[in-house]
Amino acid sequence: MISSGTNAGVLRRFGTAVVATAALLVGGTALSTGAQAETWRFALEEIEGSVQDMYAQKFKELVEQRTDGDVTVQVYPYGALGTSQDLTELTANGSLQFTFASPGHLATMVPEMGVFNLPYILSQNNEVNKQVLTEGDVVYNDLAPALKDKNLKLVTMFPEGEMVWTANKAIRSPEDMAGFKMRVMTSPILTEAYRSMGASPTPMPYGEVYGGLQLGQIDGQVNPIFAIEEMKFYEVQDYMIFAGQQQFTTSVVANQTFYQGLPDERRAMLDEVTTELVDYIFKVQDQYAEERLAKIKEAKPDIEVIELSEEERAAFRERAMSARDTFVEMTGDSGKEVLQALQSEITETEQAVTD
Ligand code: 6CS
Repeated sequence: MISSGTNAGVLRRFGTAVVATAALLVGGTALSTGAQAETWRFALEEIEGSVQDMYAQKFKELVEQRTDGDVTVQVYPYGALGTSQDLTELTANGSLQFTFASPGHLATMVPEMGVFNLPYILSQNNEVNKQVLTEGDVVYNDLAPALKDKNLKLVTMFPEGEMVWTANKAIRSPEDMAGFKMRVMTSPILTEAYRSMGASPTPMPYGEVYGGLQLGQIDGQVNPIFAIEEMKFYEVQDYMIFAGQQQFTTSVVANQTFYQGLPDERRAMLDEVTTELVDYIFKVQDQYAEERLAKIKEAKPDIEVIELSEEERAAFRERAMSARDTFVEMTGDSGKEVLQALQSEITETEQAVTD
């Protein structure tokens, strides 16, 4: 046995269902990607009860209400169809209408999205991040076309909470990271980012993290608090370290051909629902961060929570700056422009929010 609790169920489902269900979806041309589709298939990179699930369930409720039941939204939690990368591919090829596609994995296909994987790039004020992600020019004017090239419509983005390191030892400095196998999502820029901060990064799909920690293939991982709780990572880790380096960001993408083919009225309904969900999901992720930390402490009272000081954070921030150069090398002029535009937009939004 390599796992326990809820996670065991996730992994078991993950192993067996992927191939069969994916084959069914790809083969099933009965799946319409056109305007008349009655079932919209929406896949999650997270399990039931997660932030993404809360989003998709509310989306389902609103879409079904507003189409008087003409459209049924079918939600597939993580484990039902495949890894994050599989879900993006299934959406690009029209087998799914919608999926969550977090930059931590999506940047493998759309490298410019890796800008959100750079440590200390987003604001410490999450209201600012909310605005930049849900309505900013960089996301919807500069980045959306790169997704469109892959037949993906960027529907929305939002933050899911501060990413926290979990570890089998205390980490307070880049020196403490030496030889430390930190699991990262699969985007290549994340590997570079953690290497720059001193770690030995190990990319791995989400479903393999619990087992990897338990078996000692990895020494730690990084995720928002709600995920650390629901995936039970805390069971096999002794430390939670707040380094303030990254906000977990996610995007919802749709099949571009499907989106384009929707009747105007239905597309307008979809845009309306997406806008309405902005405040809803922002509150959910905020509340989850607080509640799930309490749950972790209750389930494992001896877990050590370390909040890095400003000085300690500065050492990581300084080391992480070289990842920005690597990002520009990897993405060329388009990535450079996105990085500069994002930095300016964050600064302007910070000023506007505090004025
Ligand atoms: O670490 C990961 O791979 C995943 N973490 C979260 C919180 N959501 C989806 C993503 O795939």
